[in-house]
Amino acid sequence: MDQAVLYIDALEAECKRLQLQHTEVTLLKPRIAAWGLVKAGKSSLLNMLSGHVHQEYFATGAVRTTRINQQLELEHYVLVDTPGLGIEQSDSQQAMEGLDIADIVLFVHAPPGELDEEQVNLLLKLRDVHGDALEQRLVLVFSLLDLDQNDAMAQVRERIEGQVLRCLGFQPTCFEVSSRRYQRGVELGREGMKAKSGIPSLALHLDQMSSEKAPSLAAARQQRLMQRREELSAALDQAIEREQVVIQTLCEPYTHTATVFIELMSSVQSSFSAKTAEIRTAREKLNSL
Ligand SMILES: Nc1nc2c(ncn2[C@@H]2O[C@H](COP(=O)(O)OP(=O)(O)OP(=O)(O)O)[C@@H](O)[C@H]2O)c(=O)[nH]1
Ligand SMILES: [Mg+2]
Repeated sequence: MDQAVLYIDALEAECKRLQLQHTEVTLLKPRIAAWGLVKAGKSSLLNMLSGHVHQEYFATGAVRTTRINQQLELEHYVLVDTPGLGIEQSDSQQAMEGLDIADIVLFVHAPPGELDEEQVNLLLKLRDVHGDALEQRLVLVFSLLDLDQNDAMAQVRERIEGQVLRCLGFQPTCFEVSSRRYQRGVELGREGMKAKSGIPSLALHLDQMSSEKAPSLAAARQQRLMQRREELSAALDQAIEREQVVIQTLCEPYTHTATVFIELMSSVQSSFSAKTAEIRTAREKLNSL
């Protein structure tokens, strides 16, 4: 399909989403979205944070699992699971919608690798959406801590913190977690193991962030919606302008042909009228004989 049409369709879908979200700004609990590349351990993490240790609420799996955004309301906040980014356009679109409604973003990264170009671009996108407020809304989570060997996680973390600082200009709060270790800790009743999973500290931090954000939540959402509305209006104006240029370019060759045709037709018509007049005169002469 024509790229321009697809783009306009996407803008139209964004308009509808914006209208829908406009009606939701009054929800009083902050929404915390897990966001990141596919298989980063997002759904597993949300299961641990919501106490679904034995029976998962958010589906997890060794192959790409989450395909649509899923929410779960807890006492202090609402968790939002999003599909892993970077594989399919429709998944990424869903994840972007999850991001649109998020008040706090858990950017989940699975070491050993550093952030790749795609993740850096995602962070930049986050900054576009949240602006300066991102510093208070972003939490960087390093997952799969139980797989860490020879303290590689610490080195990766140091390098990634540097990457994030360079691309966002600030240092977000970071947590190293292991959903698997937490699960084992619960199963075995070992408090030390649970604490070493990093999950309890992250949960505490999210509780604190949520209670800090609660009073200004509606205003912050309203402001974000306004900003998106302005950006969307500008994008729509640009799309309309581009369409007009395309239409003009497409019509250009036919405009000349049409002008030539109209001129030809009017000259045919006037010579035809002249001939008709001559015939009529001849006929009148004939009548008067
Ligand atoms: N060793 C280990 N494996 C984990 C941990 N957390 C998740 N996994 C495994 O990693 C795989 C992916 O986990 P998910 O939670 O489904 O990851 P996701 O980011 O939600 O994946 P998508 O929804 O497909 O993007 C699953 O096989 C999990 O069992 C962890 O802390 N340690
Ligand atoms: Mg998932």
